[in-house]
Amino acid sequence: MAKFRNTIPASEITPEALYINRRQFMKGGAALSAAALLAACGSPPPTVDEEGTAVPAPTSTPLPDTLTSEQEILNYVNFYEFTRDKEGVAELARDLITSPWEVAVGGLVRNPGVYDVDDLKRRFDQEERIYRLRCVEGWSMVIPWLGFPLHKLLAQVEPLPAARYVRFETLYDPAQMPGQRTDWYEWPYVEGLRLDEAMHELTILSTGLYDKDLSPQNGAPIRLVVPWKYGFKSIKSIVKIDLVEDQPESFWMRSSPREYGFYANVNPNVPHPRWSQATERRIGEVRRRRTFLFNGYDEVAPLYEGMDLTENF
Ligand SMILES: Nc1nc2c(c(=O)[nH]1)N[C@H]1C(S)=C(S)[C@@H](COP(=O)(O)O)O[C@H]1N2
Ligand SMILES: [Mo]
Repeated sequence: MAKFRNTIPASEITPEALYINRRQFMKGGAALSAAALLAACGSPPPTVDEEGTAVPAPTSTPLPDTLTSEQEILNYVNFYEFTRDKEGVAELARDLITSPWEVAVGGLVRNPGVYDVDDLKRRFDQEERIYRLRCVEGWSMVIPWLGFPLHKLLAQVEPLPAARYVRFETLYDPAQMPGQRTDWYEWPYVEGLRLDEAMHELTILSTGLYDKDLSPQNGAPIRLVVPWKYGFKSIKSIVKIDLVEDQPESFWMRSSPREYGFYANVNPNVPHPRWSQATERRIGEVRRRRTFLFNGYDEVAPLYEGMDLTENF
């Protein structure tokens, strides 16, 4: 298995065992140090995160990245097909049938095809990619994904010149996905990328994390991961990929166009209408961190040269 650890140097990643010790240490000291910190700084007004919890002031300098524990990644989850709660998704999704699983790739391509996920895993090297994941709600993780670049699959189907966007669709199966039996949203979940974003080396289809196959709650058996965009772009449990001419309307754009745009690039300077995006809470940590443009993945900046990122949020 090829190891691909770009953008987060291995020297910045703390092994999980050390991480857990550090967390236990921080849990013990958290209450005291937060109070002491506020007192020492002359009680600056605490900010409030999306859950309404008061949080200490963010640190202003970049902090090293540490892998988020496997337990947190498996149990703090957004997967609205099952529930709008973050906890309990693992239990609700446990019996999702993820094998066999086919992904239909078509639309404006020379070679449309239906791909079995097990075949995809054999066909393309499974690489490890350690990426930050920044949710639009203001929390983040560092996840060791397994997967392969989406461009490898797109090369197989050969996009036609008219193809300008890629549209992705999640499984629609209300019998298995209780959230789809509600009419909160228009199912299925849909996402999209511009073709050059989809072709970027950082964009992967993931089939696993922490060296294991994906668990259902994390989008088994195959999901998109686009690390410089808000987490909702990283669509789970994909059954359909189409090359299209027009910009697809995504699930969140459809549900709340004022709040969620097509690009959804992580951007500390463009607040969500209901909260700031300047900082984030790394799951497992106490103090908030600064949020960086493109989630710190500066190499994607050329994709957006000359674009107004406030207008194209
Ligand atoms: N189909 C589908 N994909 C989805 C979601 C969802 O509800 N349904 N939630 C998104 C959101 S908001 C985030 S933050 C990430 C979370 O991925 P994780 O739970 O594996 O960390 O998945 C994204 N992909
Ligand atoms: Mo999210």
